[in-house]
Amino acid sequence: MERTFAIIKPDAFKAGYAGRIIARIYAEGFKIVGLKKLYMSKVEAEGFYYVHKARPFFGELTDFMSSGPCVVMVLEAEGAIKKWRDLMGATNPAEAAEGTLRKEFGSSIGENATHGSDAPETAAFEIPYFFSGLELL
Ligand code: IDP
Repeated sequence: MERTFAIIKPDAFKAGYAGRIIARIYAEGFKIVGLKKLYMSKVEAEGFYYVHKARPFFGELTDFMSSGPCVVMVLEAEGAIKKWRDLMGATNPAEAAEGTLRKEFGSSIGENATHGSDAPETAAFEIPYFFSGLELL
């Protein structure tokens, strides 16, 4: 079993899509090991996306992620990291395949509804960034 870190981003939460996204997570066979709503500060968003700090959209991205509440989750499944990335679809909703979450719920390359770890090392940083061990029992 593998764990990955996922976010229902502020655009999707504000639009009321959290319930539908969570229903889809269960339908696809993930176990939700941790889940909470939080309202990230700008500094917390900058820390989370530290690897992107040199990218031109870093300011826009961290403003967006701290613009409203989101839902952070730890998902467990066999091959959870790839399985969740496949379910999310391409970064740009316009290029995401039919049936993916970003196609259905995303509105732009920045406001694309969901986040998912892209590798085991990333998940190993992202999960403890937001969850303590006790919250994942
Ligand atoms: P990913 O989320 O599919 O792994 P990354 O390239 O790692 O995509 O980018 C992280 C996040 O940064 C994206 O999910 C999106 O919210 C935002 N982002 C990516 N490219 C752009 C852009 O060109 N303009 C604005 N925001 C972007």
